[in-house]
Amino acid sequence: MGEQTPLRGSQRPAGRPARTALRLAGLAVVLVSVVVLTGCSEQSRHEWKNLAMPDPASEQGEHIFTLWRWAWVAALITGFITWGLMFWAMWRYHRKDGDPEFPVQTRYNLPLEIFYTIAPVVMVIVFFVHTVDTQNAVLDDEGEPDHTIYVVGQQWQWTFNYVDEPAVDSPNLWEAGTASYIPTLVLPVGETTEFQLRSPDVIHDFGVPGFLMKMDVIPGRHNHYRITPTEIGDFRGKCYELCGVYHSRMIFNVRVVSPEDFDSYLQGLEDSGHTSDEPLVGGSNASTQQGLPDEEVSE
Ligand SMILES: [Cu+2]
Repeated sequence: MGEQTPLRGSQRPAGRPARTALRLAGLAVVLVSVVVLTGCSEQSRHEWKNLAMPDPASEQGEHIFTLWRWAWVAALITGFITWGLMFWAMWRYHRKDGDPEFPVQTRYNLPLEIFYTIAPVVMVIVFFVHTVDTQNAVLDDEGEPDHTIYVVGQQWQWTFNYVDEPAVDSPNLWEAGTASYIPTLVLPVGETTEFQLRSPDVIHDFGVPGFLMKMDVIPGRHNHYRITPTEIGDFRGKCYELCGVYHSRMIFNVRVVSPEDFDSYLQGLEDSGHTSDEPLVGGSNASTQQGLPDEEVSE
C-alpha cells in the first residue's frame, strides 16, 4: 500500500460522532442553564448576578465592586476565546476513519508563540493598572474625615473608641466587646469615618463584608482606612485574620444610621458612662506602643 495522503481539514466531512458530541454538549449547556436559572432562590440569583459579591454599601466598596465585575468580564472573555479555540480544534481535527495515526505535527509557529507570550503580559498590565487605580481611590485619605474611630482589635474582640467628636465634650467614648458579648459599631450614613487600627497583641484584620473593605490590624503599625456608608441598615463585621483560638468570636454588628441618630447614640454612650480619659480603651496596653518610642511605630 502506498503512503496515504492526509486529508486537509477543509476536505473532511464532519463525522457522525462529532455531530453527536456537539448535540450532547448543547443539551448539557441547556440543562445546566435551566437548572441554574430556574431552580435557584432569589438570593442565589442575586449572588450569581453580583458574581458572589455583596452589594456595596459604601462609596469605597463601589470601586472594589467595579474592579471585581470587570475582572470577571475580562476573565470570561479570555475563557470563552480559549474554550472556543479548544473545542473548535477538537471538532475540526479529530481523527476520522482512514486518517493516519498521527496528524501532521507542527513544532514551531513563531507568530503564534509571540502572540501567546505578549497577550498574557498585556492582560497583567491592564489588571495591574486598574488594581492600582482602585487601591488609590479606596485608600484616599486627603483632607479631614468627618469622624475618627480608633478600632482596637485584641484577643478576642473589638473596642471602638469614638474620639474628637464635636457633638460631645468627653475626650473618648467607647464600646467594647468581650468573648461573650458582641459589640455594635455605629456609623452615620453619607459621612466619612476614618478607622485608626490598633492591636495590642497579634495581627487581626478589621472588615465589614457589606462595605467590601478590610485591612490588617498590626501591632506597632498605624494602619487606617476610611469608609463612607451609602445606606442605612444593619451589617456584620468580623476579623479576617486567624488570630488565635477564639478568632471566630471576633464578630461585631454594624449599624448605619442617620447623622442625628449617630449623635444621639454618642450621647447615649456618654450618659451610660462609656467614657474614658485614657487615650484608648481595649486591652491593658491597647495603644500598643506604650513603652515603645514613637519612632519605632510605622505609619
Ligand atoms: Cu482577630
